[in-house]
Amino acid sequence: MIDLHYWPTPNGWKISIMLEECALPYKVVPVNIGTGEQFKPEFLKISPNNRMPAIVDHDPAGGGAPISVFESGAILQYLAEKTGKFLPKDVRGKYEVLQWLNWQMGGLGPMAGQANHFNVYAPQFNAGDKLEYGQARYTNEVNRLFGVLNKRLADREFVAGPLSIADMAIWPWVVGFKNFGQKLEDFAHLKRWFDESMGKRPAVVKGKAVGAELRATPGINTDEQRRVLFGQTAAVVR
Ligand SMILES: N[C@@H](CCC(=O)N[C@@H](CS)C(=O)NCC(=O)O)C(=O)O
Repeated sequence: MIDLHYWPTPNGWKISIMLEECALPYKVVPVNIGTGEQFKPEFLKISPNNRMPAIVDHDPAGGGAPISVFESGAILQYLAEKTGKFLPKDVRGKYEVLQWLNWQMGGLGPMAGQANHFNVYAPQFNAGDKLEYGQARYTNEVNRLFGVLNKRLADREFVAGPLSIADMAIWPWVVGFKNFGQKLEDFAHLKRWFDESMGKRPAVVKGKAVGAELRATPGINTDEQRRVLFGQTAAVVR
């Protein structure tokens, strides 16, 4: 059995989708990031970056003590290697997938996260026109990244060979496209992949729905949530 330390957000969905695609049994352990559960000492032992998702595999390959993994890209790779699914074993196929997985981890995820922050959350601080530079910077960068992905998908169904952990990492970070200031109509191939190739897969639908009931209202809406999540410094994990 695998414990999935989870909250229903794009980085969490990557792993619930992968677990559903692999039909692996798992138990959701909620980490309410709006109330600060990511700072609990027990959680920091498995995820020292005070971010979810993280997993604990109680039945690792080769037996022995449970293995814990944090960082969604590493978790996807771990589950792919455990199951032999969604990551080719040959060197060419494997690195096709891993370069797009890392494109998501280092590019689309962080940039879309910042676009979301500046477009949706920062205005809640009444920062007025000081926000314009940040909004334009990250909205433009997501626009560029969507363009890269659209071009990549022009002549193939999935991002890198057959369905892979790269698709599962990227798809959740397209879901919030409106908050990132984007229109999917501007990216026809990306839209086809998002709606049809990925969006209609039962495991994707099921994985994205995991824990939806945990968040009464999506997003960050209260002063308490804002206090917990924004303005973190090293003091939070000391
Ligand atoms: N690079 C990390 C990012 C994870 C991440 O940013 N998780 C957010 C939710 S989507 C979180 O746990 N936030 C808690 C906080 O900001 O304290 C990954 O891909 O696993």
